[in-house]
Amino acid sequence: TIRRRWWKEAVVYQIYPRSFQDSNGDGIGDIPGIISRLDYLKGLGVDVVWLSPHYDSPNADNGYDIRDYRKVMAEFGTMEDFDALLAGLKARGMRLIIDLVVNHSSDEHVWFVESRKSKDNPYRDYYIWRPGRGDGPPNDWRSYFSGSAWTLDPATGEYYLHLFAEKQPDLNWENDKLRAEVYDLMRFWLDKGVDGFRMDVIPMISKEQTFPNYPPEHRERTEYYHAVGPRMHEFLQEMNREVLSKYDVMTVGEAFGVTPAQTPDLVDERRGELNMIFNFDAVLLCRAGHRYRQWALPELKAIYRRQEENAGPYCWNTVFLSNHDNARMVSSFGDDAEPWRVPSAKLLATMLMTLHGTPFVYQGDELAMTNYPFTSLEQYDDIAVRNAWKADVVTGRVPASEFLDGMARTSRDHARTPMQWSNAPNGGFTTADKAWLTVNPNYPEINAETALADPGSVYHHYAKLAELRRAHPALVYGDYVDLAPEHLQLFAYTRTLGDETLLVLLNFSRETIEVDLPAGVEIGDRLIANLAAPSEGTRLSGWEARVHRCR
Ligand code: TEU
Ligand code: CA
Repeated sequence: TIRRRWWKEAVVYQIYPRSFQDSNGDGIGDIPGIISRLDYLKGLGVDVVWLSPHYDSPNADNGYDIRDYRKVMAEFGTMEDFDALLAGLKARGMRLIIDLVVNHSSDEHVWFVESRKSKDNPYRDYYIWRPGRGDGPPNDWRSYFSGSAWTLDPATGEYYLHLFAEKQPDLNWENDKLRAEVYDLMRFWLDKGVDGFRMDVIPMISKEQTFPNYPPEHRERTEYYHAVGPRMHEFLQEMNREVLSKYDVMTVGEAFGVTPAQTPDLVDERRGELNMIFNFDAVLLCRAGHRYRQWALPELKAIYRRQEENAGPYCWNTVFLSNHDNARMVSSFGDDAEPWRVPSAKLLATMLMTLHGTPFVYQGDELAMTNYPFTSLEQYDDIAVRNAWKADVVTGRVPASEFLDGMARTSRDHARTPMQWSNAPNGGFTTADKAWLTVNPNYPEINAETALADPGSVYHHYAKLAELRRAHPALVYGDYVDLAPEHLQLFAYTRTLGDETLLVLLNFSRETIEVDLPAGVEIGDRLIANLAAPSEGTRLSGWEARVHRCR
């Protein structure tokens, strides 16, 4: 049987601080802004907040480029503000996990400032330096933000590795001193009382030390090459032994490039590495490169069946369909056209909160916030978009219209537009004339004030689902059975623990459907529904979602 753990039972809510709530009118979200919304989070049923990077950073990649791991970003506030946030969460019975970004730092981190000075600088080996090959870089590795993953540094004539932006040099985990520094900064935050970490691209920390060109089978999807390098498990086990095992914390690795087959080795509790990972197969269903991809429901169900097979008694999963790197959940996986937006967002909420794993809710999804109507390059902030434009459009490889059409469905900036709190100017996010990234023009209709006042809102549906999870351990620990793997519209499954079986019925379409349940599965009392007038029995209206007891 599965061991009970607080982080298995928790509902996690991700905050992207830059876009959550501005408190001082500079157009940028900040920690005092978050503190002013803690009751909103409590009311939603949140147990754990995951805070995207709050550290000192020059913001080449919105804080995922850290200049000082022990300092709070000045735009977000002070260390006193951070301590007050932690205390405010604890006072309400909530916990806090923070982002640990240690595959790379900022090039403005003092380690890198030193490292690039000379080949014999004591910090040289904190990063990955190699001489070029001929006139070019050491190998053909590519950055996820376009171009080569190597940049030539004139000071020493060598190249440094950056799997992300030029301003995000990769740290050298082969160096014992660097690893000790990382463990130390982790202790710094844990000793303050944070409850764990979301670990940014953590499977990429170990690099093949011969630095070969990509093997042919990995040239397209290079994340499957860079993830799970030769010493990754060794490093994670060391980190666990040295740091994590000494605290009661939760850890979740961002496992971009980790296959389902590789997953148990990262999360099996007997191995002492991580508690959980984010597997990207589900969110990637609706993307092909920069373009939107029409996905089919059986594909999504296959991913969750695979997760279940992997789980077993010692492994635990996450469930999520969005974060700050993906377009809006309701626009990609639901139906953001009225009148389907709210019911489909409530259906997705029902799914996230009843599948087998810890659910992660991204800010704004509880309001069914939608994609932004981007039409031109200038409207985007994201370095991924701007670099890709230079690499693909300016070079003539991709027509501008095709690029912009793709980004209008897939860009990371859809998730980064500010929270819509009310129908005040800029959605109540800021009192400045302009927010750092434009607020979605639909804020007069879609905002938290309206949602809080409407008992049928997506927000209140999440709150009820969180209650339901608390009342029914089967929704957390129960076995999962997919009742209709091949159905194109219906997602139906049971969750069973002991003598309780719950039945979840989700209609992923606008059409009314009639459900065919396998023998032995009988619909009992209804526990929750997403429509004001739920259908009866085996009928499901468009985008209807219901959870029942099984008789
Ligand atoms: O993301 C890693 C990552 O690989 C994604 O950015 C991925 O490339 C993207 O989803 C594809 O569209 C993490 C952070 O979540 C992201 O915000 C950072 O930009 C990145 O690492 C570098 O730190
Ligand atoms: Ca501010």
